[in-house]
Amino acid sequence: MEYKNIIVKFEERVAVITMNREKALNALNDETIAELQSFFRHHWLDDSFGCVIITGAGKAFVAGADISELAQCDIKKALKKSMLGIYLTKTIENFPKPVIAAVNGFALGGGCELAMACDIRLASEKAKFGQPEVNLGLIPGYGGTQRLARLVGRGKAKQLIFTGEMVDANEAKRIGLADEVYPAEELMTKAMEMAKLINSKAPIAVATAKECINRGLDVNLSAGLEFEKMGFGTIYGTEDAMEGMKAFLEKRGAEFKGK
Ligand code: DAK
Repeated sequence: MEYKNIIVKFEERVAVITMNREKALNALNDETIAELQSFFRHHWLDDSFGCVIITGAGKAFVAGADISELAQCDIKKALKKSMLGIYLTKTIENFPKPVIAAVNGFALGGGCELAMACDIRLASEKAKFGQPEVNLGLIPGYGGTQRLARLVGRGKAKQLIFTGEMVDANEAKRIGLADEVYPAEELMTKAMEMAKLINSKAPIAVATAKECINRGLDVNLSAGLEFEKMGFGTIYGTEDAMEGMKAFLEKRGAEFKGK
């Protein structure tokens, strides 16, 4: 698929996706959602890279769902549209490689929801997060009511969603919405460093850990521990696990092959 609204570059086994509708502050229109969906589906089995970074061109990460499209919806279309957004966020959440959001600026509404579907959120000092849908007479439609409450707790999620107020990067970190905050000019370097560090680990172990954490958060502790037990056992069937332990005992660096 040829992309019009995102730029995809592969650098040192990292796929960097730049949201690129700068004139509309990278707002998520249907076409952009389809392009992102296509990227993740197309590369589901692609082992030529180990990590994805999503960032935005200009002063926004993503300033929300495209309000000019939202304004055209009736109930039927709103439900279908919401399903497409939910489908995309679940696709990212379940993608078998880590996805890092490098939040460079506004991450509002659907943009905050996109960032929350990623595994790790790194923020520039210029980033601003929020769920301002109530200002439009709406509620979040791409998972915001669910993922925000899981990340920051129900009280803080309700405060942010009921008031529609934005928080800056440091406050986002304080409440658990952003994981790290960096000066704007360092954001992409830091994101690349993290992606490359993850890439140096055993990819099947990283993917299995991601799956265990995600599945476990949907169920009670006992069921989550069962996922972990099964994941732990499965990993023993990989060459990388044997190599990792052997390398330690032989006092050398491990050479992981993703097998
Ligand atoms: N959609 C469309 N265009 C947008 C946009 C958006 N979300 N955000 C900004 N733009 C456009 C502006 O209209 C403006 O276009 P021009 O006038 O130049 O043509 C251009 O981007 C630059 O924006 P500003 O001139 O406003 O820039 P400022 O720096 O002054 O302000 C801002 C930046 C981020 C504070 C401001 O642009 C703003 O408040 N933007 C809207 C933020 C927002 O409310 N975002 C949440 C959208 S609601 C659902 C599915 C999903 C959702 C809900 C329901 N269902 C299917 C049911 C999700 C909803 C949302 O995400």
